[in-house]
Amino acid sequence: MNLKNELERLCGKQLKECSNKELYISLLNMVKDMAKDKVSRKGKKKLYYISAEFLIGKLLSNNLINLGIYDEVKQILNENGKDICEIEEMEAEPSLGNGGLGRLAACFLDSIATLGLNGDGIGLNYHLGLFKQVFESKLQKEEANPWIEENSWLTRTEISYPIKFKNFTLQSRLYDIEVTGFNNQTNKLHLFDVETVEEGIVEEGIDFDKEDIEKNLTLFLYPDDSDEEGQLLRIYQQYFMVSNGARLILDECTAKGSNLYDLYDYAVIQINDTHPTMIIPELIRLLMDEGIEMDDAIAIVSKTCAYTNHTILSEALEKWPVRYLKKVVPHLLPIIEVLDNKVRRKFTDENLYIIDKDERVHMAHIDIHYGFSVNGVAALHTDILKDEELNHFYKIYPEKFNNKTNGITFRRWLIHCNPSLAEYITSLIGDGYKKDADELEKLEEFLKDDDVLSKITMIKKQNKEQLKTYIEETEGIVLNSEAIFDIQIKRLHEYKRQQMNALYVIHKYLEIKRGKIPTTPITIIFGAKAAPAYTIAKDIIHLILCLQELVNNDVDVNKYLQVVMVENYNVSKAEKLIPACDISEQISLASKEASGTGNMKLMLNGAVTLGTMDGANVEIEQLVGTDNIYIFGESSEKIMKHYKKGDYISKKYYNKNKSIKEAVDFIVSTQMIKIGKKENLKRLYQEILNKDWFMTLIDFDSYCKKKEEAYKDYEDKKDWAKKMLTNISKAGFFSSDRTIEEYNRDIWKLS
Ligand code: Z15
Repeated sequence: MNLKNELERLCGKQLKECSNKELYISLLNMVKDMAKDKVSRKGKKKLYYISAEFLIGKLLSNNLINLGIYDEVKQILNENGKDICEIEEMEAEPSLGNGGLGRLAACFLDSIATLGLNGDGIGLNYHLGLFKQVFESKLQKEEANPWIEENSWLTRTEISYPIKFKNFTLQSRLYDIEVTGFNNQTNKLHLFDVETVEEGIVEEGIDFDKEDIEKNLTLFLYPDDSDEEGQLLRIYQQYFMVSNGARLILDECTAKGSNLYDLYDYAVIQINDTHPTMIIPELIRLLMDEGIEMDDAIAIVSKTCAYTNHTILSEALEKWPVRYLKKVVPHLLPIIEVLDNKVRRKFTDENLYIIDKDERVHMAHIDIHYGFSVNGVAALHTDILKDEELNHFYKIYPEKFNNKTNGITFRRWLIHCNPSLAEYITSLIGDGYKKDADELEKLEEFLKDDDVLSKITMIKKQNKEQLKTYIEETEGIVLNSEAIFDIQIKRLHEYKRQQMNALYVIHKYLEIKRGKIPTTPITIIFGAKAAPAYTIAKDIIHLILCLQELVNNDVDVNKYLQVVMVENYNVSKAEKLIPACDISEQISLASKEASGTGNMKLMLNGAVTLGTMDGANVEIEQLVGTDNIYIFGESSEKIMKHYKKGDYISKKYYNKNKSIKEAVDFIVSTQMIKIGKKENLKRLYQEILNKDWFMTLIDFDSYCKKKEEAYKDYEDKKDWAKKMLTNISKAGFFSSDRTIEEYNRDIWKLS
């Protein structure tokens, strides 16, 4: 196909005459047509990856790369005076996920298609993505984040089901997004929607009428779940997703010849966290409607469903009150009760029950009893599940437990976001690594090659310059590109300990004020959204924004230290920040971060990790060796012991260590109160001093020391470049292609 002619045909005029928006729309339509012409995988057995979130991010470049036409399109545009990067800016980001779990689902779809596996995604078509974050008076405000325009990646299908809730029935509509594999086939992301949703009901910020389910069901991704209405809406969403998904699966399987007794030969369902767990009772219900005996239905479904656990944080493990389920989906309760009774008849241990004594349904317990596989998302995480959190279950079902260490797609997180590094790697080792990520190890050959080392240092420098330009344009802050770029980007949560990094900023600020000048200037960059109802998380954002103002405006300090919190951190911002990072902050409290995936993206782009022995950091350390990573802090075993004994007292650390006390006290100093809001700063100060549930102070001292060590090592440019290159060369293990191959080998078993 002649791409230039095709584009001009779609535009209806010469490329030179088109606006960027017109070009974007024409490219979108061209890509959709090309994707439709690609083969979709046929085959008896199909994987259904069901997830409440698919954080796909912008799709134009991703699709152009996967279709193998990115370079050609870029050149054609160039010849006509157009810049592909400016055209990319025309696309609204579909932020259909919160963070790691949603982005993982998107990376998995890319790898499933690339590996030629027969597998689709099933989820919801939220009209508004995760809220847009704006800073006002150094506080986070949330705004609606629409992404669907007249021309979008969605294709309306003829598929529609009546979904029954207690008091009404909603007719669904399926929309599909083509998932292009890299130079390969396409699969589908199926997103269910309701046609009666009204975007007009959104009021101030992101408030809306939570009662009117017909108008709000797919309006938002995860509504605020801190109040009763919010929780109920989430159950509505979940049931809507799984009921549609279950029907689609049964329809596709029967069309291929299944008699439903052999469902598991036609379908395998991967349940992404407990959000889609109701698909188990729903499938049982639908099979019974087809005349299958209950015990048979339960056995069939149990051989079809597999569950992935993404967290051990108890507050994130879903437990729905029976009375909520009764309000929304009363027809599922008799089934859930039977499932619980079977457990009770077999086991005496109350920890294994599905419905607890407080009449709450433990969703994960349904998955574990009535699924055939349970996996964690990093080696340490799976070990903790087996030995601690789910030990009761591991004892009775050892054969169900397995680990699948997370991964990331290199097409987006290297080839797309860091083209200069990708090109350089290709010039050194060829482009086999794009499909076989282990080939990156060939880079080790160049560890002693001074030209290569200085070239990757140069590429990093150019990426930092680009980020500098971008931050100046978007945030109005002029970064010092000679500085170390020390970056922490992830959702805001106390267990991730952005507050520890902020305390370090205070510590450094005070040191510089006293005349202790760092040899290399330091730029500390944050990006994070806080859940709208998570007060302390929002206070931490406030603290960081106050520090940003204090530090950047202090002429004694700002030559040596800068602080930036980028607004509205999302996938598109991640793509700009990651290639420019020198030090990757992965400082969660050991045992709390199931895996992390940002750690992998940053490593792949030549950042060196400063982190705790948590999640996949443990595996990074094993791969790169202790010389190429900065590890600090208490071990997960020690931390878990503290929790068991309840013997962590933050004040002890505060009283024992002068620089801890000084940094914590500074939060409520007169200087800070002048810049910020007393109420918020006070509350955060009290929290750290009296609760500190995620033990910031236990690791603060060792964190500071390690960070200084890393900063010191950075001064030796050549040695640092070796660390960068080692990290890149060992990142192959974290390709989501490897993860998906393991899922398929051990769980899905597709041909
Ligand atoms: C989420 O993003 C994660 C876990 C959850 O339970 C929920 Cl509700 C959302 C994250 C983990 O925190 C992170 O460590 C992991 O890398 C990611 O899922 C993907 O497995």
